[in-house]
Amino acid sequence: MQKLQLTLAIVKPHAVKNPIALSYIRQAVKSKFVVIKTKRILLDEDTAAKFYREHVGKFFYNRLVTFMASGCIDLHILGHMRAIQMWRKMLGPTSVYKAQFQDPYCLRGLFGISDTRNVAHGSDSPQSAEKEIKFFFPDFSMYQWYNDDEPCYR
Ligand code: RTP
Ligand code: MG
Repeated sequence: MQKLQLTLAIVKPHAVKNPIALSYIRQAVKSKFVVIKTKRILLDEDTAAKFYREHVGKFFYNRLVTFMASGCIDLHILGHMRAIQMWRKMLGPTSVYKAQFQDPYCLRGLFGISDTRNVAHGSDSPQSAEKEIKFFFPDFSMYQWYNDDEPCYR
């Protein structure tokens, strides 16, 4: 029985505020993934700091935390056989300059404004996906998602 891989996508505040970006991202997500859970939240800075704690000490950490707490974000748990790789491919490179240069039709190439305001986050490994999903959806069970049955939504 093969598991449906899950990832956490976070649409960043500037993209949530931009109706064209938001509608494009929602369509892109719906066309490629099983959208298992979605919620919109406003992070406080302490929670944002905790979520990004692996980046403590990096030059962009403070501005990233401040930005992520500056407006609502959309959280999506996405399912696909290769959800992690697929979502990160759709996002494109972290750097918006690189994204626009290498793949102008990736989400960061299309709607990114800076390396901080680069549209969305995507988990980078199955371990991070599990940790990040639990961080925002503590009651969510990761282990009910298989591809030989209809996924059971709850
Ligand atoms: P993400 O975690 O958001 O999916 O992005 P990523 O894996 O491509 O990049 P990561 O290194 O994990 O960085 C997390 C977020 O920090 C901001 N960042 N800014 N040079 C910079 O100014 C810089 N480098 C990283 C980005 O907003 C990135 O999404
Ligand atoms: Mg990352």
